[in-house]
Amino acid sequence: MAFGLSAMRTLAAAFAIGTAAPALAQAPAAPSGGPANTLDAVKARGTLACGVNTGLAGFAQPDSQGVWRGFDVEYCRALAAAIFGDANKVKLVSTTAQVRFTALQSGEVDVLSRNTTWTLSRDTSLGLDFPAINFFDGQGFMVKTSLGVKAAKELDGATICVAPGTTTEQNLADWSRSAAVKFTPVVIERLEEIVAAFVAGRCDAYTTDVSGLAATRAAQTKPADYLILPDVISKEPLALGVRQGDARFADIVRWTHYLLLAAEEFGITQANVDSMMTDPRPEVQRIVGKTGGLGPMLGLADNWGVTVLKAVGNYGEVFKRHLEPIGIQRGPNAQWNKGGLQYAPPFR
Ligand SMILES: N[C@@H](CCC(=O)N[C@@H](CS)C(=O)NCC(=O)O)C(=O)O
Repeated sequence: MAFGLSAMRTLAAAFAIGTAAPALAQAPAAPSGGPANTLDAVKARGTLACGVNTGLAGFAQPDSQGVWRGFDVEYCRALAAAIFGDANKVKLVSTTAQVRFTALQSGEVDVLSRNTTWTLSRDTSLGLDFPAINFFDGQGFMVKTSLGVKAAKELDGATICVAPGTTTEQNLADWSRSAAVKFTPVVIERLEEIVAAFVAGRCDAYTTDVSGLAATRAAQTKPADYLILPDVISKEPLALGVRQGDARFADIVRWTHYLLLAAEEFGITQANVDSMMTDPRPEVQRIVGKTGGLGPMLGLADNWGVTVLKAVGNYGEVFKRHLEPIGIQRGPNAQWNKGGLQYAPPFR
């Protein structure tokens, strides 16, 4: 058997799979200490509290000056720009997978912008809403290249590092059953510690969203020492999350994502947004707030689109700035008219 595991360990793995409580069962079943009207509460407070992860290259991580940057951070900044006209009026709150939903339910954060998969149970019994999928992902595995493993099937008997309170943990159990691959989970909450355990060889493989694997691989001194296996075992529609029952705030989050998408579709960029004020295309005029009065329909300023785009740029620019450098391609996150799934409904 691979990895020299004893039959006992394999048995332990089977036991763990068979009896592991679904991660969501540990989270509180209902909302919420959060305010009923998030927009008013955010305005009164003067900052948006945005839940990000604890540090994932490309998505949310402090730079050498200690300034948090990344794809997820740009969404926090975009929302602050939409609400306040100022992208800096945002407080980033680090959340592990395990605590993120409680942080949102309790009102500690107003929105989650951190690799969170939209699932039916989270959408219903956890009292959350997922206004927009800003990154289509799937779950994968990473191993050390030196292990010689080339496909997930070969992980039979392996130890696999995984974070608790994640779809990752649940998918791993599902996959293990359906693919008849046994494994021993090594469950660690903090990302930094999971990665340290994996690098130190405490587990043979690390499983999470492929974007997270790419981010972690890129952050290693020798990325070539790590291999992301070709298998993708799930759909992980990573979405912005808000509390259920506040449709107005959900609309702001949803349409801020669509603004970034529509701007890309119509060629509006961080650099050219001012000159787009004179673009004759009617939808562009509505996006930049010259006509249509769309901003006020959201409870925002007429020029919210311009403010947001000046602060962060369009979806393609955000992607290029933060995700291309760590080797993530557009793939399913390409625009709908370029073979992808990202599609903004009409700005009218
Ligand atoms: N998309 C999955 C997994 C998301 C997730 O949070 N994964 C962990 C595993 S590495 C993570 O990124 N944690 C970040 C952190 O703790 O900072 C989910 O929504 O459950």
